[in-house]
Amino acid sequence: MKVAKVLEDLNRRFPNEPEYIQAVSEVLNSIEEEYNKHPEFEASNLIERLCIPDRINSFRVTWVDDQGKVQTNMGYRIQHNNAIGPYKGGIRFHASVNQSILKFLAFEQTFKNSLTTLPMGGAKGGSDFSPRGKSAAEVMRFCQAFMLELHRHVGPELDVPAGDIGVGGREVGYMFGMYKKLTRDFSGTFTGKGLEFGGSLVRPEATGYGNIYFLVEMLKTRGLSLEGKKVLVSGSGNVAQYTAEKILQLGGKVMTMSDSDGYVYDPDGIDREKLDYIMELKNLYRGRIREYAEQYPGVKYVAGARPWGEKADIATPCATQNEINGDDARKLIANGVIAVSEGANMPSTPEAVKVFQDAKILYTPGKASNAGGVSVSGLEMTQNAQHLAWSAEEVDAKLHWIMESIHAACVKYGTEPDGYINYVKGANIAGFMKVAKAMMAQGIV
Ligand code: NDP
Ligand code: 2IT
Repeated sequence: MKVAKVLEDLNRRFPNEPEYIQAVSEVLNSIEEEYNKHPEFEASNLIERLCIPDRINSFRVTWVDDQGKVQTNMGYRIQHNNAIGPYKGGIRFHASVNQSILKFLAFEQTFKNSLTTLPMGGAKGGSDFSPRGKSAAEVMRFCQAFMLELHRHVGPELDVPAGDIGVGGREVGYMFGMYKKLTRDFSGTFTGKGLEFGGSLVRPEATGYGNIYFLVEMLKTRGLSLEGKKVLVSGSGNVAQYTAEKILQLGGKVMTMSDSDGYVYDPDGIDREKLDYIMELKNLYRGRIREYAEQYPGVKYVAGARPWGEKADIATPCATQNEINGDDARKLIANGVIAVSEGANMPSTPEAVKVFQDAKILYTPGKASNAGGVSVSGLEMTQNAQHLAWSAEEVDAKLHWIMESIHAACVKYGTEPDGYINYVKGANIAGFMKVAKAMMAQGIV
């Protein structure tokens, strides 16, 4: 394989998909050497079969808003690869959603799920529907209309969706309800369900907790701990909230949180009580992070900006893709940041990643550090298949063990001759090899 040639071909065939090409480029560059040690891979054109999704389902979603107006949105489910298990991955509802973004997410999910140690393939879906400003009734009608199409493509052994940006417990509940109505099948076809109907304890917390378990493992490689460290968190949704909760539990200090309008910087740190306020503000009232600065005196709110210029020891982006660019990365390094742990998917641009790695700080890509969410989704699938529910302690212990295993795999495949752990390389090679071996064993399909 010659990476430049593969990328040139993909660019020609998919010219308007920058996020997809960005994600593929990162993975191919780090697996090239390993791939070329296996002539049998090239002989079966494994690379194109791995980069191009198995299937792209796209459809129109039609629904009626509160004013009686008929609205249309696009719906998608991209089934990327099921070599190691049923398709698995979240659903994103956000105005920015398009095929390129979902293709990048489904591609990344395939390697992430491989890293989890559990048998799950990769998929992603969503819609350009924006839940922001919509009434609960509108969100429910939209979810139901979305399921009228999606139900044909999913099932407990076929494809199991879950949440992502704009899709939390409320939306999963509505989609599961409609799936059940249409198919008359009560099965584990969604994860992230309510606890009363098959959801797993610790699933809401899992991505954020896993992110911090992974960060702690990284810090340990340099004899460091989280105790007393100042942390910049971006986002204020599911991943950011439970990332912040775990940082506080382990003695760290949360300096910032954000949403798409701006960020807050709290010089005293966002403590437990203030985090409760943010959780209520965001989850119950669907408010804006600006309101935090109105609630607590001395807090700075910066509209239209991201928190990366603030001084801290650690940064954890938990909002969205490409939210840290090269300039942001240089600011973080200049301010003495020692570790960056990605809660979001692909939040750092390729230039930012290079800045972190050149500075030899601890840096982990989301496919390793945010894999806790889908891991507990996998555990939810197991519990559903067994018709059992495990205790929070049991799930949390398994999550902890999985994050340690992912870290160990990154160290195994990513340690460079000078001892620097290249977590990007480690995660990509470890994730890739398992999928590649499974694909080779299953023939040209
Ligand atoms: P939520 O919808 O709960 O929260 C998203 C947060 O990010 C909100 O604060 C939102 O602000 C902000 N945000 C979203 N889009 C943008 C944007 N374009 N620019 C700036 N801020 C933005 O989503 P999650 O917390 O679930 O997801 C966050 C990230 O984590 C995503 O990258 C997702 O793919 C990833 N992830 C999620 C997992 C999960 O289990 N949920 C698992 C693994 C990864 P606002 O309210 O203004 O929109
Ligand atoms: O990006 C992700 O890993 C998720 N949004 C979670 C997917 C899942 O199936 O739990």
